[in-house]
Amino acid sequence: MTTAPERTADLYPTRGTSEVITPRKDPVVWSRPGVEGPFAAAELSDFDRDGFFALPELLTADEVAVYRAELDRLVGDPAMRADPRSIVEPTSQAVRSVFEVHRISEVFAELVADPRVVGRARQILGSDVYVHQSRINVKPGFGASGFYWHSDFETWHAEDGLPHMRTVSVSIALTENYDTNGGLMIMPGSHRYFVGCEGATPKDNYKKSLQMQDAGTPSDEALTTMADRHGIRLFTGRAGSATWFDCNAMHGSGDNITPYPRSNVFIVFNSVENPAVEPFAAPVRRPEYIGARAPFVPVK
Ligand code: 6CS
Ligand code: FE
Repeated sequence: MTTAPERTADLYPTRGTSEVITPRKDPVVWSRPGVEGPFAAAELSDFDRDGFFALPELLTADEVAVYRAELDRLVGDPAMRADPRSIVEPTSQAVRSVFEVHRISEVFAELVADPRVVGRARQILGSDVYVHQSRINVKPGFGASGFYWHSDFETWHAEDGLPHMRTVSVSIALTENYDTNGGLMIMPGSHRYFVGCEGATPKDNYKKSLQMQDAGTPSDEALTTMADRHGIRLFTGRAGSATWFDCNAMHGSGDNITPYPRSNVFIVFNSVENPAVEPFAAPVRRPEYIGARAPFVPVK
């Protein structure tokens, strides 16, 4: 096991004896104004303000077909199903997610390195980037469960040891995201507040949290305060659309009881200047297929 870089001061205490909401201490967009790349300046300032940016068409229909076929291949592969990187639905036992697809699949490795994807991550993070986590989420119809409200950074700080909010996610739709089949919901502007949650992280928490998160979820009071202050935006879009969102945006998604799957590929880029150190609030590290560690390879 490689030794992690020295742990820095904990800017975002969480999973202690009480819940506390504090202002964000890090920038949202780390690059200098006018930085070149696929995002226009106005789009970057929208991202800075809201904590997200929705692209109606990142991929063409032909490209979606390629990635959808690769998702179906991975999900249908019995060897993958037995792999620890596959997470199944608690009730139906259908495959819910497959992690580390950027390393398992050359097709998804290409998507990660696509300039339309990695170029936007570099613009937001202001540096070279590497993949902290990637996953495909199947979210099949007829009852796939959603993800309760949470900040991804709260988990990536507490359990994976990311010191700063210098991490960005992109969710790329591989099926139609209707307003009925369990779409992503984000509270606009919530990324500017950190909710330090109450309650210690159980050992091997990830074995449960990736099916149903418990540790690191805010209280009803905190969520009501955030929702009253920021509102809630539901993201819909065609297959090929993409939502970029800040690591600390408060988000979640509902169950999918329609016949229509809500499948996506989810890629998390972290700045090479923000490498994982020891977990800030967990007894052990999570496996590297969930939270990558140095020595990592920056995306070319
Ligand atoms: O724990 C994690 O890293 C994952 N959990 C959720 C609910 N969203 C972010 C991430 O994929
Ligand atoms: Fe999440």
